[in-house]
Amino acid sequence: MKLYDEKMPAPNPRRVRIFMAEKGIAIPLERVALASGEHKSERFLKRNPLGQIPVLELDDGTYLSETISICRYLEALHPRPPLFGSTPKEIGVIDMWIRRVELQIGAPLSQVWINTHPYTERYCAMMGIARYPDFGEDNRKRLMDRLAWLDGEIAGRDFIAGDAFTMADIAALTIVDFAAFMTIPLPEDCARLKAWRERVSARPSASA
Ligand SMILES: N[C@@H](CCC(=O)N[C@@H](CS)C(=O)NCC(=O)O)C(=O)O
Repeated sequence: MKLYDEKMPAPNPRRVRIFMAEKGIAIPLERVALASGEHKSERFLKRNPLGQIPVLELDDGTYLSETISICRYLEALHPRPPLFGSTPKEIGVIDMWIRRVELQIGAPLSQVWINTHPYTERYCAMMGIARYPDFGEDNRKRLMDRLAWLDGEIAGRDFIAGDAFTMADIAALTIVDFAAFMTIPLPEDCARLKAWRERVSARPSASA
């Protein structure tokens, strides 16, 4: 097995590395340099026609992409500790939170990134991607609104989906850290989210 990877601050490959660290799994990593467009090369598009990382290459030559799908595959191979839940209720609740984190927090952040961040101006020009700064700014407001909502939702619990650390925490941490890299801090009054971030960042896996 091999994981096509990129260093910090790329959030999606980091999710798989954190997941692997939590499970104690070691898989060889091969760096794909995003800045030079290596992920859009003919060679890499054979591994993932969407030209995105992470990609997990299985021993039979299958290529698996999509972060959550890669982690689900690894969870099936290495069930302990469970990061997607064990009981039907846990599995449903954790899946709900993974989707909420990705769709409500991750999606607006990526629109801010693509449409407003100085770094992506050059990248989008290179890739022929149109940018809409007003749309990006609207998404910044939506992002702040959703972070405030999440702060209220986690009242009374230590982790995003309940009392245990799960894949939902990994998804949320990588998004919040990427936002910080973009100089978008957590809103000042989101004390619960700040405490949660400190809690999950203190885990050894967070440095993966
Ligand atoms: N839905 C994908 C998103 C992967 C993704 O957007 N990866 C970024 C790096 S963190 C990437 O490859 N971006 C380049 C692009 O989208 O062209 C997943 O969950 O793995």
